[in-house]
Amino acid sequence: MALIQEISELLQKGKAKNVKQLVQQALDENMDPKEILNDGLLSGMMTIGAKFKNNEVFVPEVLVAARAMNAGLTVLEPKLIEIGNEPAGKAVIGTVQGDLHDIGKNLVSMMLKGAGFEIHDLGVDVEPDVFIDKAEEIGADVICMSALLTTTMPKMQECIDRMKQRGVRDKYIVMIGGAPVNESFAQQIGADYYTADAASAAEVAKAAVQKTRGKTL
Ligand code: B1M
Repeated sequence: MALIQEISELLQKGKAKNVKQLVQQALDENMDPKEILNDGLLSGMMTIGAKFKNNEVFVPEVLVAARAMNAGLTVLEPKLIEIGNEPAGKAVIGTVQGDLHDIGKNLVSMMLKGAGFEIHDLGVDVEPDVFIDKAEEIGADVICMSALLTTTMPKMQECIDRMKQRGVRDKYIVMIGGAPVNESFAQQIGADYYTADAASAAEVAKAAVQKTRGKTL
């Protein structure tokens, strides 16, 4: 248990090399890969997410913590695949068409990964139908759209309209965010959730997927 705790703490400090070594050590000591994932890596990332939300840490700390998590995951992932570990959900994420801002979107992506999601990051300048095509292809639970420009916000509406036209609106949880976006815009365009920051996006996505799968929160 001390080793798992150490993994979580080193991850929060962004010590990628040490996290990788300790994850390997934990596996060598026959610890349960799911325990290493949930109580070590993901717990560390969720703690960083909560601190980020409370302005106790900032973007650089989140980025190094995410790098440490990815380092640990490179060692752990083959074992998780071997034992058939189920992700918390599958999410497609991207910055909408015409918009090249990706720093916030990348943070959301990292937090979702930190919450146990399988992430399909489409990058920036993503056309509405590309979000839907990818969601259909991988059987996503959530479609996440980010916009930083007032001029590109309407692309979120366009994506939801296309989902309706294609008869797939109810298949997905639609989450939106980005500096110019707010709750009333989300309601206006028929998105399921607006969240103001990356940590909340991960919390809300996890709860929403559990809700649609009929589990208790
Ligand atoms: Co741009 N830019 N920019 N820019 N840029 C803004 C957004 C702007 C507000 C600056 C300003 O004028 N004060 C302004 C938009 C004005 C408006 O529309 N109202 C602006 C403009 C005008 C432009 C250009 C048009 C400038 C020009 O060329 N004339 C141009 C557009 C290019 C394009 O996209 N087509 C442009 C270009 C750029 C750069 C390329 C130089 C660079 C982007 C680099 C990159 O992303 N790789 C850039 C930057 C860096 C900014 C500012 C300074 C910072 C944005 C940022 O990364 N913030 C920005 C001013 C500002 O916001 N202060 C600005 C940090 C990031 C962590 O925050 O992305 O808000 P943010 O993400 C937050 C939340 O919003 C939330 O979580 C994150 C925090 O936890 N969140 C989500 C984000 N997505 C979410 C999704 C969710 C949930 C939460 O669910 C799915």
